[in-house]
Amino acid sequence: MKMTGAQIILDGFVKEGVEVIFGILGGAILPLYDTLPQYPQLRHILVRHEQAAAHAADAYARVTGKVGVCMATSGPGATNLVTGIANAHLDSSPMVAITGQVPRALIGTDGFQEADITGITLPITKNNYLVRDTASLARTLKEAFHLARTGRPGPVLIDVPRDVFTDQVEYHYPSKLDLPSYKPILQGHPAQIKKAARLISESQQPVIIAGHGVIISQAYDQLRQLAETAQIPVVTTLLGVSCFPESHVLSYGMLGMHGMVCANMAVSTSDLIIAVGMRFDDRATGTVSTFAPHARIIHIDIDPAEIGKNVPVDVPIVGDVKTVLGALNKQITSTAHIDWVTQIDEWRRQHPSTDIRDSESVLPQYVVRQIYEVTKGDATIITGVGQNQMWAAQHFWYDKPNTLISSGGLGTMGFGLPAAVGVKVGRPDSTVWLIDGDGSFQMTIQELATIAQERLAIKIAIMDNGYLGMVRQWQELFFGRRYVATPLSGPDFVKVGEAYGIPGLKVTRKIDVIPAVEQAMKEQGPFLIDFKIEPEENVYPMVPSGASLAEMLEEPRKEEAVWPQRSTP
Ligand SMILES: Cc1ncc(C[n+]2csc(CCOP(=O)(O)OP(=O)(O)O)c2C)c(N)n1
Ligand SMILES: [Mg+2]
Repeated sequence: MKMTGAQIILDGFVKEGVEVIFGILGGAILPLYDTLPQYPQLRHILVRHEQAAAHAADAYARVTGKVGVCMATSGPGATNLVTGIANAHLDSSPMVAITGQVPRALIGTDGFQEADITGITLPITKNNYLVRDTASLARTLKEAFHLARTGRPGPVLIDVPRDVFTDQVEYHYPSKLDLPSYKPILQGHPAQIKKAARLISESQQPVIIAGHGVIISQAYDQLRQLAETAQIPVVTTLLGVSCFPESHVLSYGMLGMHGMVCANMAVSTSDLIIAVGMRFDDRATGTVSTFAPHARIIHIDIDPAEIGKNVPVDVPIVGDVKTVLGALNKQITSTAHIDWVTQIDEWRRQHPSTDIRDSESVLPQYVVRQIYEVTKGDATIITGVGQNQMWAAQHFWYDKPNTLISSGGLGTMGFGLPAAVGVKVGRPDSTVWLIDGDGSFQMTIQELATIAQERLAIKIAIMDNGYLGMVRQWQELFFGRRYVATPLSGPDFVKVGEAYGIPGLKVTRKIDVIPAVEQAMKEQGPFLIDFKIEPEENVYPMVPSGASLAEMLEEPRKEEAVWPQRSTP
């Protein structure tokens, strides 16, 4: 059967299970959009900036486990996707991006709206393609979806010249692929798994560090079984938050730069780290040379390139987290580490990192906690980047799997609002709260229009401190309080919301926090709350950059606050 390039792409989408596409059109991709009505099963969401299309597709993928799809036209449309693609790349999110390109005859001539997007995105995609031969389109599409969703997931870009969309060729969608050089290893090596089991049985002070890989491979039950059988305390990375119920007795919260004191002390004291689907990012490890100085390390990860990249490991196990943990659990015998767990509980008691002090003003930690209380924890939280992100990670308790969606590796301000769009589209029945910063929010504020047009019931809490707060915190602590370029003005966010048809409230007093959150929950549609928070509130605990995890800066108002504090318990 003959089909146009545009039909081949859209038919391929349907065959790959795509239901939603985020994008904006333009001249080069117009023939593809013109063909969209022939495929009514594909829902297109028109965003207001291509960066938002990529973030929405990324977040949609994170909550659905499906491949997120975004589309943009050539030149500026394609380059606007770049930040979103890099974000998906660093956070291992499965995505396929389709970009229009100038017609084949114009490639390399600096034609109108020509940008070498495959060149530009080469280092931030798992793979990318410029389709020169329409006959290869179907196979390329099949390959792109396969690469995006298998192994360590990631973004794949397909750049399609305008005349390829309209070209007609014989079409059949390939049923299988032959990629001899791409064979992700799923089963862990049995000898390594055995070694790991032995180390676990010998350890007196084991700690599991669980990362995003647990969520990606949906290994929640396997992780829990390992922790419970061998009584191993669990800490998580930022992107690992919500891979293990935070109310569980063995949960000690997030580790790292803004992690819990007890979590960082546990890692710094441990004799065995079991790192599961995490990649030893510097925000999680602190200075690597002093990371977990007494511990042997077992590292389970699907990507062999991560093994030994940042931290030398004793037992590497390459494989899918769920599969490897499943095999490992068969060799784990029931153990208890009563002294060890008691010790970490004691650290937690001495350093209650999530206590919120009494204050008359609107404290951001209090706001996050009230969102937790009012929703009873039954919500998906999306964050901006900065202090708001850390407060959201610290002060909401994530008991349900995969309920914190945040930009980890790239730390992309502006991720929040478009990511909330992707989450709400992917989880229409879930309560969706965006906890954002006033700076981050202003980076993609235009997506309020997308929310309004699509009638997405997203609840927005802006932690409005009038600062690029996280940077101001660094200036306060490490740059002699010189607040260069961090004071930030903004519009009246409630009025902006109203201009888009989104109701909202401004909250300046503590007593108005709960009623505002309750009203947001009562509203059928989207709702925006501008929380005027304590402007110079800091995020604690904090491991200053360049310090080890054992050197935590705690909230100065607390008696035991000392820094630098070398804890060698
Ligand atoms: C796109 C981008 N530009 C700059 C930064 C550097 N940066 C990190 S946090 C931050 C401040 C964020 O301000 P805001 O969104 O108001 O959050 P707050 O820390 O005040 O909660 C900045 C500028 C970044 N992460 N991303
Ligand atoms: Mg701010």
